[in-house]
Amino acid sequence: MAVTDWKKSVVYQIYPKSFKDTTGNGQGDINGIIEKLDYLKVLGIDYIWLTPVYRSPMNDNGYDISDYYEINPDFGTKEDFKRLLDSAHARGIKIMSDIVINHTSTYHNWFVESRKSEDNPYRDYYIWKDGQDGPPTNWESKFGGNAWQFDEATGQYYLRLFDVTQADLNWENEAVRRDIYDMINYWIDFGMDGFRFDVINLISKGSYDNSPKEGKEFYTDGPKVHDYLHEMNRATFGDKEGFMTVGEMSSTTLEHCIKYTKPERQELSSVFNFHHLKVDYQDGEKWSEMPYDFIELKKILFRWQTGIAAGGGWNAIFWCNHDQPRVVSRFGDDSSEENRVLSAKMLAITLHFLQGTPYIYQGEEIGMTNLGFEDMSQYRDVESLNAYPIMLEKGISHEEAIRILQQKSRDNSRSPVQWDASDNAGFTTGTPWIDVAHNYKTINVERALEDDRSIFYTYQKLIQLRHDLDVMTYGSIVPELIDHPQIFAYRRQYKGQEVTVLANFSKEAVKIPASMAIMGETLINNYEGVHDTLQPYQAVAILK
Ligand code: TEU
Repeated sequence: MAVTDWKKSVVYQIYPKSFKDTTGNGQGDINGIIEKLDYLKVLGIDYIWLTPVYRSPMNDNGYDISDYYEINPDFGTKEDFKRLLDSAHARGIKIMSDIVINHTSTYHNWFVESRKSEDNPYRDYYIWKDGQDGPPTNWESKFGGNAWQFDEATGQYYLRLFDVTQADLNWENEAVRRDIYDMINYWIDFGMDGFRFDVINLISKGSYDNSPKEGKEFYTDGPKVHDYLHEMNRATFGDKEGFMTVGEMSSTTLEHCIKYTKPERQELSSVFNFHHLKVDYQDGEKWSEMPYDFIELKKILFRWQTGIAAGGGWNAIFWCNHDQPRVVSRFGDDSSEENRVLSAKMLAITLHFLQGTPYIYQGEEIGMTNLGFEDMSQYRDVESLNAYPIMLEKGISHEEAIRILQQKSRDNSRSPVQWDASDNAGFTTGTPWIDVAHNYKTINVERALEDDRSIFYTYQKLIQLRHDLDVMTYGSIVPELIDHPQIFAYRRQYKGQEVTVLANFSKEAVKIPASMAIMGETLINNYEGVHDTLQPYQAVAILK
């Protein structure tokens, strides 16, 4: 049964290129998603977040859109897309589509026009500046290199915070905003139930000056971002009952996220932030080899949990997405089959009782792991391919660079979903666009469904609990044992009900501190019972 309040929804993220191929071309497609809707129905999710399927040269796997109104033929047709929506709706599943409007592909017609001449009507759709003995400023692209790209035709530079083929749109230009709102309304009329907005807090650029760092301070949560989001809300989805939106917020602050999501401000329904996923960055540097800091992980999550709640905002909660390594390899333990299963369940239980909208990334529900690619020829992601030579330039050895990529590359989460033990994990009859993980014979959906103690059924149970128990959605959150080196603990409270969650993130048994003595009904437990000790990777939730 469909949930009535969007706040009770659980979202499942699909990265279509790696989900299920039905044509044999080695890439997933829309029909592959339709084929697996019954599987998602069994899991019990409410929404699918579909990463971009629009026309694109695919330099950044669809985050470089060349036509917002067309479907990439590799994924299918508009009719397929309509059928996907109808088939999902028939099963009570809603779809939120990805909207990438900080930038377009340089193959988008707006940019093709814009680059022609300084007086082209589309010139101001993008951000063009003169150089000064080189690029206009020292800002860095998030994918490496200077963020300004020189263009021969007019001798000016355009801004691109991501790939050279992803040019930043000029939101100062009212015509750009109007065209974007029209496009959003087109997809609303098409039948969409929600949107995920890509790097939406970068759309308002402040001044264009040199920066002591990489330039973030000039465009992160920029001066007009709230005005633009409010304007967009009013011009598009704002009055649609139950419509769910989530903004991806790069390097944002708590204060801004409260503003983005406070209902009376009419901007967005919820936000992703990534601070808790930087706890394995050495001094803020992603391309480093470092074990994660557990206490820091808790502190950051709790700060956002309590802060967003106090401010009247709404969080999206997640361990993984298509830009992150696999969580069981990152905060869990994939060194043995037993530990993989236990720790994947522990991570699921820890996350799903938190406050906010939970997201599950494809394959997480069966505990898919990092890939361990040893050869550069196996990597596909533009960010990883750019990062490798930059690491070597910095003096990092080839061996170390590979180890870092094995830990951090976005490709870790982009390998094909492991459906069964047949060739290519049942993903394709052709040659997959990226290698399938070597462990697909043990880790796959078919096996998970056959085993009632699998990770899959832990996720299914957690989703069911969220639908049934109001305290999981509306309860306040009380962090516990913040400085404990092994246990992640908190309570949720609502209308006289209290849920206590205790999770042991270590591979040793740990005594439960007296302050946390628990009594009540066990809602979920990845072991048989619980007494005064948590077993390795044990997680429990108790209702009182
Ligand atoms: O990601 C934006 C973003 O800042 C990241 O999470 C990024 O992948 C990370 O900083 C790299 O270290 C979004 C999309 O999710 C991502 O897939 C796109 O590549 C990016 O925007 C550009 O559209």
